[in-house]
Amino acid sequence: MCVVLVHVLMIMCVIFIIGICDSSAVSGYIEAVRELACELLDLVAEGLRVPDTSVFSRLIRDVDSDSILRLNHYPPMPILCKDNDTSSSYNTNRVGFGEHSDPQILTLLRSNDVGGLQISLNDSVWFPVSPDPSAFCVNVGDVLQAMTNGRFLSVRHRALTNSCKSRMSMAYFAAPPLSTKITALPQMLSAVRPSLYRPFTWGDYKKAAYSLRLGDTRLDLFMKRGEELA
Ligand SMILES: O=C(O)CCC(=O)C(=O)O
Repeated sequence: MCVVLVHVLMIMCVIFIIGICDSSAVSGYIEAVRELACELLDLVAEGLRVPDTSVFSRLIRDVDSDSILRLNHYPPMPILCKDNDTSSSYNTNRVGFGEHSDPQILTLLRSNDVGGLQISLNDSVWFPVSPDPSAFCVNVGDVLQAMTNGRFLSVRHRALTNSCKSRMSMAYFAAPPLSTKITALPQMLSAVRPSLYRPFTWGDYKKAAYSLRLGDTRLDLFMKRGEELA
């Protein structure tokens, strides 16, 4: 079941879509975007040579799927410059949504034409993602990383505010039912690549995620260490 969530995070302000939009338009959007997520996940399974290509999408089509739609609004935040000082940290755009990876399976993110989204491929370098209102940005989530035993990696990202314009984004987070046990698919395991994570349910994972800070690497909590890897 999909729900619309409201999050209030730092300077980010979120509008509640149900109150201002036709709810059938929202349901229609959710249905369409869920179908797209399922098609992409079937292609991922095919690419990984997993015989049951609906192994991921089945979880999202499940009536108890915990998928959600979130709308984000980042009001413009004028850049603060000290007199005659353009080099200091005052002269950087502010973070509207702090760095994190998405915990679910897959995220389909759309935005207006105002940039701000950045991804990080290692600890320190941020790459901007060009805004394109006619395209989706697709993020791998932590659950897909666990199910593929690290073949697909969840991406760390954040969103900066713009100094003059509002950024709006809309993210569909495709998730399994709470009771789903998350383990690596057998095809992702071998003698040289045993399972990297202990099994967990999506419900366990959500609970763990809420006990940590946004930017913490939650999958680390379930990572096998030492003898567990044997
Ligand atoms: O607004 C964005 O581009 C990022 C949103 C995001 O990361 C999220 O909603 O989890």
